[in-house]
Amino acid sequence: MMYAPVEFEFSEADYPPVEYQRKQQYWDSIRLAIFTLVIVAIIGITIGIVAHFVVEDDKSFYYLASFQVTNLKYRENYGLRTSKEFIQRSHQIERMMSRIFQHSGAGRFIKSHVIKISPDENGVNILMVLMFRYPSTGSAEHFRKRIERTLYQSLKTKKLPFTINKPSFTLTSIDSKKMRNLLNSRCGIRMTSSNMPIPAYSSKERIVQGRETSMEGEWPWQASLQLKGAGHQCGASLISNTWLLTAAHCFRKNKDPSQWIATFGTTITPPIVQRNVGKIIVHENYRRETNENDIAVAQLTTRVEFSNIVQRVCLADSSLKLPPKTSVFVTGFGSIVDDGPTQNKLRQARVETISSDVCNRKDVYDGLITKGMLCAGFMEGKIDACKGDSGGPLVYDSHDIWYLVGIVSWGQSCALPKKPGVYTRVTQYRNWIASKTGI
Ligand code: 4AZ
Repeated sequence: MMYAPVEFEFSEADYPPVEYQRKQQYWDSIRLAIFTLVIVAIIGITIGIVAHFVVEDDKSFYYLASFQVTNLKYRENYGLRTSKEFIQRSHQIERMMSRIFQHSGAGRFIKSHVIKISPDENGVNILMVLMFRYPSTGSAEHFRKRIERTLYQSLKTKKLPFTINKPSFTLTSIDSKKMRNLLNSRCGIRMTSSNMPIPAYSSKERIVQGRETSMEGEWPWQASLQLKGAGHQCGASLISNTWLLTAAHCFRKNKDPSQWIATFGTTITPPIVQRNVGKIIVHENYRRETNENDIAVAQLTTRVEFSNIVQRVCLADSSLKLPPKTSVFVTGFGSIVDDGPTQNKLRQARVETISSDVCNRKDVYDGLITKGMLCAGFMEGKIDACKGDSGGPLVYDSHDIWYLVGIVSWGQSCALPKKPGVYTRVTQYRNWIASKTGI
């Protein structure tokens, strides 16, 4: 045969010495390369395995703290969580906790929330939850001791605004369910599914010209009011585990509660939770022609369970005054162009409050804005609520607690220049809401 396979057998006999040496070197370097690769792979895998066990993911740890503050006198309104007094004091105490635990070496301090301020013979008693992140391999008890040490150290070394009575301080580790229940007894809190607070502007400015919400639980009080067989009609806000606040004009065509359902979640289909409506109360003085008193409440037949995804919004105190150009958010499933279709995914938009004086100008709404109404949007138009957003919430963020300040009510078309959205001014109806719902 002409092509005998001798060239694959590397023996000195078949090759001149130089050629043989070259081939030998070639195979040696291939072997070395393979060997090096195998070693590198083994080292890599070993490092990966060790890192997996050593640097494991952090996990959230929750604690319930109770302590006396001796340099604070109890005030009646501390018992009311939505009162200005409770909110201001809570924030001062929460800020003090940040000072104590941030950069303290007691782990990664996430947040604290005052749950209760109660009277005590020596001043007041504070009940609050503390959230930390630690490596998931550690024990809650071990971290509890560390947190306690950090606090005691701070009592000695830091000048703090409140005097904590050291012997009264107790710290108990709680699970995420208990923590959720404690926080859920509050209102206006936005949480991710892993119990991390959603920071005020995680959703940035980014309805007409707004953006889709990105997370379940971003606006957990938003509900969709639907007529059986005809789908989404209006938005609404959850204000307790059975009551929704919405606009009166949503029930213009149909006031029969048995024809309505309410859904929760960031999509209309599929919803996270669905309930029948048992009762509809429209404001007695709602005027269709002038849009005055455009407010109604609807009661669900069965209560909803609060979670990170379904949560009530706080009702602002009737004394809350928002100066012009305050940032507020409107959310809804309404159309994104005038006369467009309902959106399946919840949308949000940041708008700004506009004073009634400006809004009543001849070139704006020419005197149509009454004291029960609130204008919000932009004079140049572009960002606005629209058809289908009606009844939905306009909310204001005060230190990560969200307050309902408006109900989407009316406007000339959507997002036109000098025609901002008009909302029912919720603070004007605080007593009416209480008289109908007890909230
Ligand atoms: C509506 O028809 C509607 N641009 C809601 C809000 C606005 C306009 C119309 C505000 O339900």
